[in-house]
Amino acid sequence: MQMGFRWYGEGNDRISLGDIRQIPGVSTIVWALHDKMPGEVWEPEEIEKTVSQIREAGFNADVVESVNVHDDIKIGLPTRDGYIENYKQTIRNLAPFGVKVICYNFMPIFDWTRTDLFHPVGDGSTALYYEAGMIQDDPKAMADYILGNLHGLSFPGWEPERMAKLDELFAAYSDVTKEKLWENLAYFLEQLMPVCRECDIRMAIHMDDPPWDIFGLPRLLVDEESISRFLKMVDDPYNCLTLCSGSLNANPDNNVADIVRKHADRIAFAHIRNVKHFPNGDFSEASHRDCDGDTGILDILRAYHDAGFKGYIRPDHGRHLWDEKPGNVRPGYGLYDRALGIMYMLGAWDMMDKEEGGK
Ligand SMILES: [Mn+2]
Repeated sequence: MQMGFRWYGEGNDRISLGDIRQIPGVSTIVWALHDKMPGEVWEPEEIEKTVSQIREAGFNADVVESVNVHDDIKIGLPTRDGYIENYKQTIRNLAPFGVKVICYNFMPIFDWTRTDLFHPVGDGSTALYYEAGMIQDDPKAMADYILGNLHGLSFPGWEPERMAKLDELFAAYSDVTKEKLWENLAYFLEQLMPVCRECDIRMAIHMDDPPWDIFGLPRLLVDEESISRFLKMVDDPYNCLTLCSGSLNANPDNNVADIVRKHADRIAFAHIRNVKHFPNGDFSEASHRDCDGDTGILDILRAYHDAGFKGYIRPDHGRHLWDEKPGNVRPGYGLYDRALGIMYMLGAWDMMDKEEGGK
């Protein structure tokens, strides 16, 4: 296992590589070129600039999160082939820099969805929160509500400029049924696989968050059954998962540890996050400590350890602690709680190593 930490890049993240260096056990920076639009080729000189910063700070740059997929590929428009060629070129351009895993998602229109970015946890900290009753049929009403709870920050997928184009986007996706979206995903991956083999880079799809349809838009990677379908659909060792424990466990019926045990060989990248459920269907993100949520963090870590997991793990979102407030922290991506999460996970992992060595 290699422990990673997501970093948004020089000038785009208040957390420096030097800060991350002080967290014990981190080997991998999970990075991206955040100013690239979906569909654009990542040029070698742009990649080189970020990767050399990461390496100079003593880390590897093995995991990219994300190379975003252009809407035309998800919708299945004739123009998709050009964007797929660009995607292949980006894979080829990343390979010489040692990149091993590309995380991406295939969610139509909206990325992850929450209703409050700074919801009080009860101990003075705040966390991302999903109020089930607020996710209505009308995405515009929803967008207004979310924009009112952003505390002046931007939120991926909910940018005001994007909201203005919502009608257009919904119209473009109107014929994309769930089956059609599966077909478009298979088409995309089948074209990429030969390049992935040639470059030794694994494509690792992120789970849909939350794992159910919203606003009539289909979502694919939602449970064990759909994950199995996905892996069989393009049955290639380079077609892998970013198994996000928090996304999956937003549905309490999903047993993430069982999924790890079943599919460990196809998990390239693990996001570890804890979720606390409330009886009315709301959920809050929680600390990584097992008993602070319902996701079964220790069982999940045990499942990875038992499988001899050699992939990458990162703490997913964290709470906002101490001086982290709206305006000085990227929601879910503060320094402190993710660092605490790493220490919790490494504590459990080291203990399992020690027990195993003592056998
Ligand atoms: Mn995740």
